[in-house]
Amino acid sequence: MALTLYYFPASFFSQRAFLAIEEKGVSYKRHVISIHTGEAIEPWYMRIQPNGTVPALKHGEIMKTDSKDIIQYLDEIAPDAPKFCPDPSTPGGDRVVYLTELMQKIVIEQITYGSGCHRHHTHDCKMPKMFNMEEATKIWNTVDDEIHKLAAENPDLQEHYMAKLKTHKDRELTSEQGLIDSLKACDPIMGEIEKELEQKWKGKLDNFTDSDPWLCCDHFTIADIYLATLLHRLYFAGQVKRFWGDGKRPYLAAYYARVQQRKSFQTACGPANTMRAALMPRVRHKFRKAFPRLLGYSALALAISFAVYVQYNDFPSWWPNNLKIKF
Ligand SMILES: N[C@@H](CCC(=O)N[C@@H](CS)C(=O)NCC(=O)O)C(=O)O
Repeated sequence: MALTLYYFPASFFSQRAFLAIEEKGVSYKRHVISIHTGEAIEPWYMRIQPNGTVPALKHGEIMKTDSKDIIQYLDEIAPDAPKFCPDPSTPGGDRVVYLTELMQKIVIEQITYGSGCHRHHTHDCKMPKMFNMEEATKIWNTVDDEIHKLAAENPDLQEHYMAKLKTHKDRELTSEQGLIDSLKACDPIMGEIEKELEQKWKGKLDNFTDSDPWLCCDHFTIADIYLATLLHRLYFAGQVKRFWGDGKRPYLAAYYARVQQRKSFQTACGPANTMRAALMPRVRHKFRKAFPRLLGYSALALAISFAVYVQYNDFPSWWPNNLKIKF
């Protein structure tokens, strides 16, 4: 049965699912959803993913619509591979649960959007300059207007559209105080993870081999998926200096360097935050939406040019005689 991952390359939760599916080594298809141009709220997508968010995983008739569920589901369909979510009673399994829940507390959307909008709280922020308060508000307002329109046109999806609108209304992701609070709350969590790594790695900070353990177990677990994508997002948001730069947390720095060598990480997260990855889905989606209109205009322009041409010239030889009408 075909497996399809719906995702947006720069989306944090998509990167979790993308990294997990690459780690599992199962075969699957990728389908990029341009969340900033409203592709996630198109009726066809809302029918398979009623939250209108990415990521989503389709496996035949089965849909998984949340990154954590996707990661757990991958364990189910590839039972012979090392488990992302090992039994909590096994060595390290309890730490996987504890640290995953701990990282889940970080309000990453607030850190992402807040960092883009209040760059004086960042250092070497990698987010495109075009991503600022004005642009974010413009995008959200456009998407919200579209939700109202689509809800009226698709009564069967009304309930989901209204729920989506509410989640948008409730978010205050560009607030400066929200960013400050979220960064503050993130700090002790990073401190705990640093300690965990220190206990595991006991002074080892480089030259890792496959036999060296990861965050909780000998193999890569959901805790590593969460940590790898979290560090990558903090790097992107210009928060490295705050959390592990200048020798502040050497184990976190070593972990980030190590995970960047991993092939799955390079595929799922490497190009994800480039300008190209952010813009291409937008261009493709806008073009696809405008395509029927463009086709109509082109056909009209062609017909008018042809009509003008035949007024002053002969019809081409292949033109049917009974259609040789001049005005
Ligand atoms: N709990 C969900 C969160 C998914 C989520 O919020 N995705 C964001 C992108 S990172 C999204 O699709 N945002 C578009 C929107 O909310 O309109 C998960 O873990 O998959």
